[in-house]
Amino acid sequence: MTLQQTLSIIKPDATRRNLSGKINAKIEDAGLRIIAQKRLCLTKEQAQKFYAVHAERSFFNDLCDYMISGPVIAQVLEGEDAVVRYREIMGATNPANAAEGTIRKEFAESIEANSVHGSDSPENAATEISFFFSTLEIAG
Ligand code: IDP
Ligand code: MG
Repeated sequence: MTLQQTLSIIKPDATRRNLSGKINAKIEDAGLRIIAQKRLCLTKEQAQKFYAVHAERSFFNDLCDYMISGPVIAQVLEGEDAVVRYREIMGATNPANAAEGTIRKEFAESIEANSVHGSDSPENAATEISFFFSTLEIAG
């Protein structure tokens, strides 16, 4: 077991429906700590940069437009095996395939508007955390 940090984003479909408290409760009930958090509106350029790994995918432009359709809440989560653990709490990308009790099963509207983002590896977590936060803003 390793203490890790991961980057979470509560996406615009969830902030629009006022679900940040319910999502945070799921995160905390699962034993992860929210050690940094801020609400912001991404620019199109920032969304394109954050999701650059998906630039060649057919859904890339729609995804970036969706991510700027309202405020997001960026968070740093900390806990044992936080990267994999948060992916479990989030559930599958497509809510139709998400397990019972997961955030996406309960709250996601569609495969695109799926309420949350979570880093997929410790390396990407470090890059994504530094995209949103300086070390001064993270209080473990
Ligand atoms: P993940 O968020 O579960 O890691 P990724 O494959 O990294 O899933 O995709 C990033 C985001 O792109 C998803 O969370 C979702 O918002 C969107 N997305 C993924 N696949 C599709 C698709 O087939 N159609 C529309 N949007 C998609
Ligand atoms: Mg991903």
